[in-house]
Amino acid sequence: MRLDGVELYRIAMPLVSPFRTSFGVQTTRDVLLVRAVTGEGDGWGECVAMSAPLYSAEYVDAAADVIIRFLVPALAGVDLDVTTVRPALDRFKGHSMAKAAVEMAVLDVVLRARGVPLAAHLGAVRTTVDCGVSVGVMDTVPELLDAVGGYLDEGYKRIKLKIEPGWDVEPVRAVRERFGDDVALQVDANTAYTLADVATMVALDPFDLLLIEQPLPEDDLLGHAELAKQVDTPICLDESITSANVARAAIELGAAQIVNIKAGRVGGYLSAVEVHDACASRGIPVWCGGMLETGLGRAANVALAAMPNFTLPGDTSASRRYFARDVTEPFELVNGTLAVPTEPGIGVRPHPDVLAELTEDKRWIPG
Ligand code: OSB
Ligand code: MG
Repeated sequence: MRLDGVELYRIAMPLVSPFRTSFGVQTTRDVLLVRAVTGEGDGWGECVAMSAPLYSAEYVDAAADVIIRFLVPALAGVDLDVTTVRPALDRFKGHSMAKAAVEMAVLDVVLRARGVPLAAHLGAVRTTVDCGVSVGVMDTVPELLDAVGGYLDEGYKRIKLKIEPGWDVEPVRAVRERFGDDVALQVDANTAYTLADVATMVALDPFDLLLIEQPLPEDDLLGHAELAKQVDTPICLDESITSANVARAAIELGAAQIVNIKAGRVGGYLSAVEVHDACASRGIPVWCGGMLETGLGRAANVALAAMPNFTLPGDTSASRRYFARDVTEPFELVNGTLAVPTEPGIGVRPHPDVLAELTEDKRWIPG
């Protein structure tokens, strides 16, 4: 199968409520979609980079640029298959989210042509996945309690609170006091702390959190290992884990007792499987992170999360947690779970009318 070309879509998806993290506030998801076109059909990929390089060094304009200049040309002449796409893209350093988007589009078209669902290709063992929800930093504790209460009513199986210095122990205490000790609860700092804040991390121990996600800067594996010795709550890494090699190092160093896997951060769904396997063989549980994906990326994330070592609920929330209208059929929560798509490829397609309405820019890149 040969690539005729790629259609790049830049879409703007208004969020149902602002999403605040330690690195900034988002009110609209600025998304780059990749449509890989071949003589045997087309496939869709979603780039999870954000507008600005605040989560990692990548950002949407840069991802589009590297796709146009390097990644699409690298696939010219390649006989597209599940084994050929990664080697062709991996010649280039970095740009994991751009590579992941292109790889996802190619996997979708190749697997669809063969009639194989992505979940089956990745090694899924479940038909539904347990879902959690990531709750942003709020202006006040009552607002937070309202939001958490709403999500618990919807059936989410675990709550993740975004934290930052000044918004950590008190919101956690308030959620525990209001909703009790049975709620599966965890926190995500997105690198907002240093080892000087160890007392704050220790102060979270009495609340029986599942994990503390990425408290320290992404390059500080030794710092996380040191912190892990001082706190009882397991340390989970997100930003730090950029490949299976880094996952192995982090685990061996004692920097990660749990790993958040995001395909975009590690260069694609095939690399995500390697991270999953590296963790599984070392007895480290994983869960599927999220980057406020549309239904396209969500479909692929849910397929990934159906693998055996995804034993904790992921940030794979329902479409309505993010968007009033998704580009695909909305993913809906049923008993705190999302169904793993069963159709070939990623198993979902954008709705053409919705896509057209949301599209701000569209560009054809010949293969
Ligand atoms: O750190 O997990 C994160 C969203 C954007 C960037 C980074 C993160 C997040 C989330 C939301 O926590 C996850 C989601 O619901 O998609
Ligand atoms: Mg995170």
